[in-house]
Formats: sequence, C-alpha cells, structure tokens
Amino acid sequence: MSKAKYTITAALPYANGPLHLGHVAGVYLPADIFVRFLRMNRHDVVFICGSDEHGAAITLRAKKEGITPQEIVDKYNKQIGDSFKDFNISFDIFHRTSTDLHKETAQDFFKKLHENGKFTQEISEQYYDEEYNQFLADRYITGTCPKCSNAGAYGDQCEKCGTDLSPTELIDPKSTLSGKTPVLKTTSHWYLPMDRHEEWLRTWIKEGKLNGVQQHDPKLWRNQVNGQCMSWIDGGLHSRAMTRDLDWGVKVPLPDSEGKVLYVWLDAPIGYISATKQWALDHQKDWKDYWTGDRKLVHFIGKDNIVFHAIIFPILLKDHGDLILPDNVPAYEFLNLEGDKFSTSRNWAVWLHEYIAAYPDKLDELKYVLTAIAPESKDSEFTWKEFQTRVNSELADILGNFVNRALVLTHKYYDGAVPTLGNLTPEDEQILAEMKAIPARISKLVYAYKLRDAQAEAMNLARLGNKYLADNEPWKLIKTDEIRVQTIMNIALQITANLSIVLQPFLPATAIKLSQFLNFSNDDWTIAGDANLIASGHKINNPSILFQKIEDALVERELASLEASKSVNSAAPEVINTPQKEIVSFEDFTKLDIRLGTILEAEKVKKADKLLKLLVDTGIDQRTIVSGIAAHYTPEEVVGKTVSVLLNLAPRMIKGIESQGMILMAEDMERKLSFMIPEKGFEAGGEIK
Ligand code: B3M
Ligand code: ZN
Repeated sequence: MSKAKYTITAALPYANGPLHLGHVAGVYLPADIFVRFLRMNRHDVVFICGSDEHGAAITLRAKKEGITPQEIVDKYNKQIGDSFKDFNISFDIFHRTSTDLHKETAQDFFKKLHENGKFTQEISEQYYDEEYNQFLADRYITGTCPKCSNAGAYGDQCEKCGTDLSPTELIDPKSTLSGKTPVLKTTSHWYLPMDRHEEWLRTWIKEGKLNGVQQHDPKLWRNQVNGQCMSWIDGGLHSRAMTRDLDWGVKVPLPDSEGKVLYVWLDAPIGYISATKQWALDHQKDWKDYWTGDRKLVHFIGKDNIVFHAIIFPILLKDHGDLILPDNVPAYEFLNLEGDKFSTSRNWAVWLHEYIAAYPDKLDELKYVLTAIAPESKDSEFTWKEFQTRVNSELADILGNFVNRALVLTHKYYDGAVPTLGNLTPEDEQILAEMKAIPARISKLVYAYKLRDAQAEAMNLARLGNKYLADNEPWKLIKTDEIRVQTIMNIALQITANLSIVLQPFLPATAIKLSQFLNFSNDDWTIAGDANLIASGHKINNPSILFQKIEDALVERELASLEASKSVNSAAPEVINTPQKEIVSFEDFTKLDIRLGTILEAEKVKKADKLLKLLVDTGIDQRTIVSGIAAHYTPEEVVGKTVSVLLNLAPRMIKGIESQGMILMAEDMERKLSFMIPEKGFEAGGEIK
C-alpha cells in the first residue's frame, strides 16, 4: 500500500494581535507535531498556514489602534510570522490573504460557484449605522444573546455560549462603531443555500461516505466535532450570506457589486488554497496535486472554528466540483490560564513573543508542557506552577537525568566510545522489547490525533532508560563486574539514540541536542526501536545539561506580572481610540466661537432619558441648549456649573426644542462625561482659544 499523502492546514490567525499560549497549544503546536511525524514517516506532506487579513476583526482593531487596516495586517502578519519562526513551527509556507494571488484565487472560486448556480441572491433588511454610513454585520454589532442573555454577544456569534447568531437575532442591538441603536435598511447579497446540502453532509459526517464511497474514518473525528456538526444539521441548515457591505476585503467579482466584499469566512479558508498555490509556484510544483485526488486534507483548528471547516468549507469545496474534502478536522477545546480565560482585551495572557524573548533557551520546555496539557478533548489550564513541576520532575529529573548519566558514564568508563553489547539478561531482553514497542505505540496514537498520549509514550522511553540505570546502578557495579556494565551502558546508549528519533516531532531542539551529543543523527521514524542504532566503538561527544530546573523566582515573576495586568485592566476598561479626524485649516478653526458659559437652569427633556434642557448664560446672552448628559448628571448637579459652549453651531431642533449651541464635554476612562473647566475663577463669556 502506498503511503497516504497529506495536505495539512493550521487555522489562519487573524492579523489583529499577537499569539498567546492558547493559540499555540490548541492549533499550531499539535499541527507541527503531526507534520514532523508525517515527514519522518516519509509521507508526501505540505504544511500550510498564513495570516487572515480581512473581516471585522481587522478593521475594528485598526480603529482601536488608530491606524489603517493595511498597517494593522502588516504589523501583525510580521509579528505572528516571526513568532512562528522563532518557535520553530515548521510551516512550508506562511502566506497572507491580502496578496493579489489570494484575491484572484478567492474571486475565481466565487465566480465559478456563482456561474454554476451555487449561490442565491437575496434582498433583505440589515442593520445600518447612519452615523458611519455602514451596514453592520458580524462584529460591527453587539447586543444581548437570545440564548444565554450575555449582553456582549456579537452579530455572528455569542462567545459565551458559542451560539451562532445573525444580527437580527440580537436583543437590543447596538452598533460597535457609534454605540447607537442601528436602523434597518435594504441590501442585496449572495447567499450559500446550505439547506440544499443537509443530506449528503449528514452521511458524510456520520459515516464518512460521499456518494456511497468511503472517504474518511468517522471514528477518528473527535466527539465534539461530530457533536457540533450534527447539532447544526439537526437544527436545520439555513442560507448564509457570503458577501458583506464593507470596503475592506476581497471585492465581489461581479457587475453591480460596488462596495461589496466576500464574507471573511468565505475568503479565509480559500486562503489555504492560495497559500498552497504560492508554495507550489516557489517550488515548481502543481498546487492541484495537493487539493485533488488521493490525498488527505486535515484542518487543525480551535473549537470555535468547527462549523466553518466541517460544514461550510466542505460545501464550498464540493460545490467547486474537483477538490477534496477534509479527511479530518482535529479541533481543540480552549486552554485557560491560571483559572481564567485567555483574554486579549484584558491582557490576561502569556504572549508567545514575550515568552520567546524572555526564555529563548526554554522553547522545548514550553512545547512539552503545552502538549502534555493540550485541550484535546476538554478545556484545560496552563499554570506556571504546573509548568515548573513538569519541567523539573519530568524533563529534568527523568529525561535529562537519564541522558546525562548515560553520556557522562560512557565518557568516564570508555573515553566516549560505545561499549560492546555482551550477553543479555532476561531483564535486558524485556527492556529491548519495550523499546521496540514504543515507536509503534506512538505512531498509532499520532495517526489517531492523540498527541498528548503520544508524547507521554515517547517520555516512557526516557522513563524506561532512567529506571534501567537506577535499577542496575552501573556506577556501583563497575567495581565488581566491568563486563556487565558494558552491556548496560550499550543498552542505555541505544535508548538515548532512540530518544533522539522519537522525540523529534515533540521536542525538535532537544532531539537535535541529543544527536549532537551522540554524534548520531537520523530522521527516519521507521528505524526507531532498533537495538543497534549506534555501533560499538562509535565515539560520542561531550554532553551538556539538557534542561535547567525552573526556579521558584520565575514562577513568582510570571504570576506577579499577570496580577499586575489584572489591576491595570480593572482600572482602565477598554477604550476605543477613534482615529484622528481630517486636518482642518487654522482659518476653519478660528471660525468656531467657543466660550465659557454658566448653567442657570436645567430640566429633563420629556421622553428622552439622555437629554437635559439647559438655560445658559454665555456672557452675551442667555440661550437654550439641549445636551445629552442626563445619564451622567441630574439637573440639580449642573445648575451653577461653568462649562465650555460652542456658540455658533447652527441651531438644531432636538425633541421639539431648538438647541442654540453645544456644551463641550470630556469622556473619562469609564466613559463618563465631565465638564472641562476644573478650576474656579472662570466666568461666563470668557473665550476658549
Ligand atoms: N482567523 C478565526 C480565528 O483565528 C480565523 C480562522 C480562519 S481559518 C481559515 O479563530
Ligand atoms: Zn449566548
């Protein structure tokens, strides 16, 4: 049987912020382990990733940072890409969805489906922000979740209960741009009629069959993936809009579609294809070989991306006609941090680039711990204390201790030359049999996407070696039975050589160190288990310590820095910095007549909770101004206050009252409005310049 060929993808991270350990543990590290293992087993494999540079995740971040979306994606594409490189994640390509190649690929894909009647065009009413002149899809709109009453649900999803939403389902919707209640306005979009696909999806997911032909082994799909998909399908699939009214994204490639772009969840997975195309161009390959025929497509993702990869993208791939569907969608649950969810906005996170900068010589330590606690079947938690315990008592005390003993004793007794294997005791036979069995057990687990257990199995080889030396105590035996010690040390060195192979997928840097120590290097998984990897007489090099113990000070420092971010964040809730407005000339500025005024009278405006009707002494006259401060001040509180007033604003009718000017206010960190005249000694009529 020829070896299976693989196209492996890791979810394209949004280029809107740095990566944290949750991302690493639940997508990139497992994907990397899987791919390294496949390469060692000589599978034909390509490993694809890139940054996801469209969608509201990008534009809202740009708004927050006060820079353009292009600047945001350039910034974070570089930062994320560098972190992946530094952390030694072995993508064949890390591409971008803002490239021309991607845009063309996504547009061609869309056009083909459109021409083949795979979309429907529907006119509907959607929420619209009149202040920003923008339709509000996805993250542009928030409101209360109809399922769990979470007040911060988004137009596409409630992050609290995981329910998939559409903006019109939100209770009390608000624009995330202006904070105002949106209005409904008609617009036309292209929809994917997912209801047409229910039947085949059901059999494909449940039985792994398509048109009666077995495609994949459904038993290898994780329960939560099957569960989420079936609950979607059982709940009935609906049409889903594949386009948006936005100016940031891949333009809809059809006439009369001005101002419309592809839905980010249509364009992003096609990013896997365009990345493959770029990689193929760079390596004189044909990208189609990686997306057609007899090949396993595997998407490593987080659980919040399941429906997009296991339902929507498969529909699109099938509609395209000639492309393969995923063989598996290994989805990870979430990793928590010290008892709380990772949160970018609250800065409750361990950022990958910060870890790398602080501990550049402890990357495998982090990989080891993240794999050991990976949220494969349920949410799990990273704590610095557990990090310390696992590094110290597993990596240092077992693996490091064993390797060090084996190598140091070889130098001491045999001047660094591998001793001869003599007669084997039954115990030796058993050790060798166990060593032979371990690689096969690891393989089985990796092919079943159980990487946590697979790594534990690789560590069992180190445990085996450590126990073998501890039980046989060659450092004592050397005084009475030199011949026996030769055999013991030979076996210990064969175990070490085997470790340099089986650890490669999980701890690549450590495996390289072992190879250097042993002066032996091999990346062929199929020879793992062999009891004669290094011949007697072979000279090894001097070892150094594999793993330094993690001091209490490190744990304390990291916990203190997390605590600090907690207090900073509770003091300062998130404020969205609005970008600077257009430049105005000095002449224009001097046209504004801003003066100090004193509030003489104040009363609530009927049927308007936010408005106060004020009578203001401006120094030149007394006039009525309607001001939106009722949520912050009672009428009694404002009477007598000196405030800044824009006098020559064109009068406006507000709730039937003519407002002749505007009170200028400052917004504090809590979004509370304050008057801006802090000290005494100012009187009505004073000019503000
Ligand atoms: N960028 C969502 C996420 O980072 C999205 C994944 C795209 S994969 C095609 O969770
Ligand atoms: Zn909810």
